[in-house]
Amino acid sequence: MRKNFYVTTPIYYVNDVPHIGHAYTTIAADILARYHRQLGEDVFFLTGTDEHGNPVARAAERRGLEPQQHADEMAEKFKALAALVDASNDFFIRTTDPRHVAAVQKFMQQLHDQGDIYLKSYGGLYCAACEAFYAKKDLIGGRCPDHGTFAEEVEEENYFFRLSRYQERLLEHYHHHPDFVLPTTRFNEALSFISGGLEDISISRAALKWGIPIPWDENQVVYVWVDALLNYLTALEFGGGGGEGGSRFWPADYHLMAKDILKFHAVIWPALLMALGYDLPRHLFVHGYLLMGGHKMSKTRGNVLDPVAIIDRFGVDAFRFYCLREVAFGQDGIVSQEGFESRYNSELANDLGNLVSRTVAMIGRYSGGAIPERPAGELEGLPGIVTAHVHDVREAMRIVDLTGALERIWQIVRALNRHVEESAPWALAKDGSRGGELAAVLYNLAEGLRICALLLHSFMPGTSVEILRRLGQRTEASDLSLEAAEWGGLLTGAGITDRGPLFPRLAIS
Ligand code: ME8
Repeated sequence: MRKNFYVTTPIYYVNDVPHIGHAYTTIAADILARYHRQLGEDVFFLTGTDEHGNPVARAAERRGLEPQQHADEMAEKFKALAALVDASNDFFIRTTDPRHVAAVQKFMQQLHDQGDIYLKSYGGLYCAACEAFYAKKDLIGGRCPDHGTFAEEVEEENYFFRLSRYQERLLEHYHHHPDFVLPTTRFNEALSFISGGLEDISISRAALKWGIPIPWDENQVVYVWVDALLNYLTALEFGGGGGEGGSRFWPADYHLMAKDILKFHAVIWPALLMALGYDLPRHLFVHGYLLMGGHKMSKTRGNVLDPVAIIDRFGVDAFRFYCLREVAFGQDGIVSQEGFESRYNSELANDLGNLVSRTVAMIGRYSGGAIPERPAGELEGLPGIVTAHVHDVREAMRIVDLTGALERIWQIVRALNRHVEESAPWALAKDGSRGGELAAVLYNLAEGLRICALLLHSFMPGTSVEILRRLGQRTEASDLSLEAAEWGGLLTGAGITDRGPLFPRLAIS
């Protein structure tokens, strides 16, 4: 039976336009989705938009629009961003979808009926941008640590979820699943939060209209975070992920996110799932922030880098590559225009682009444009090196070390370039007695490059297919499987094509 693999991004708020931070998580999730398809697994990749709540209502008001109209427009922009970064998501969920609304109400009713919800009068300091209450000690001079805006004193009657009930079960789960939250620093953070004691949380809002009505009390709407978290389940029911009840894709393999929303996913979400009787997701993977000039980019701060402009200039694969290559996946890191340009030139134009150009050109010149037969002999030297790296790339991907996997792939690229220098095919070509050696070098280069292209496929899908085409290889989905990334699979005799530089060098001023 084929293994199922379910990966999600957070559903993004539609209170403002998408930025590179959203693109980043979507690209990372896409890489995992594509990689697991290459492993032959049945993949469901979900992304979408979080459309209820105060900040969205306010954003709509500022534009003089109804919230739904505003959400419709913004959701299109997030869909366009997913398409722009070449995301292969299987569904795009919007929380204003009536099917999601109905499913959330059903879950809320269940929690209510089984006694997990009660009514209580509540006052506290509330950050409207986070949609979360803060303890005074966690604010900085009365301001939200994340948004820098003042928290407001809010007092209302709310429905509460008995989160405290689930503390012990959560601790037990963490104890038995040390890889529930990755990387480990985030696991420890979540665990220490739970160990510190959990209080029941307010899961409805009375003053707010833009939300999903509480089914038994039309004067309240569902707290936007409960509405949002449930998307990971509701989307499976109507998004093609396996149908009503006990979907075949649940539990999720990976929920991807940045650390800003760790607590919601690491504490509230598993407790809700326990209450509703669902298994917990296998892993939360918490990546770092992309920073510009040392600040986390956020819509509220306004210091954003526009992925559209970068993709226009560098192409989508260069952008995907840069995001994962520049910033170690799981850590914070700075991205910049200069950083893009320098990596583009050194690693894409020079390392990879040149390797493709010279391999194809040499097969053209020295072998009449056809890939020579596989040389006799065993897997020492270059084949052995490549095979070892393939193993390491697979291992890195298994532990979601996306940056480490790319580094390994680049080690292959560099090894192949070195092989060109060391074996000097141009000199072999001058010596009629060394035709066999020359053919072996050309075969090895083409085969190494083919394997690189397969390993690169999840990161740079278009580039991967383009390299394979230039090598005259087949590029149906079934030809792109990871199983094919084994030394010796090269289609020989295949006609190569030279189509100019893959990544034209940029003149950097
Ligand atoms: O939090 N670097 O939506 P959101 C890296 N609707 N990733 C970044 C980033 C940055 N500078 N900025 C944003 C919400 N992200 C909720 C989620 S899920 C049930 C509800 C990414 O639009 C990162 O994945 O604020 C972060 O967690 C997410 O966008 C926050 O998106």
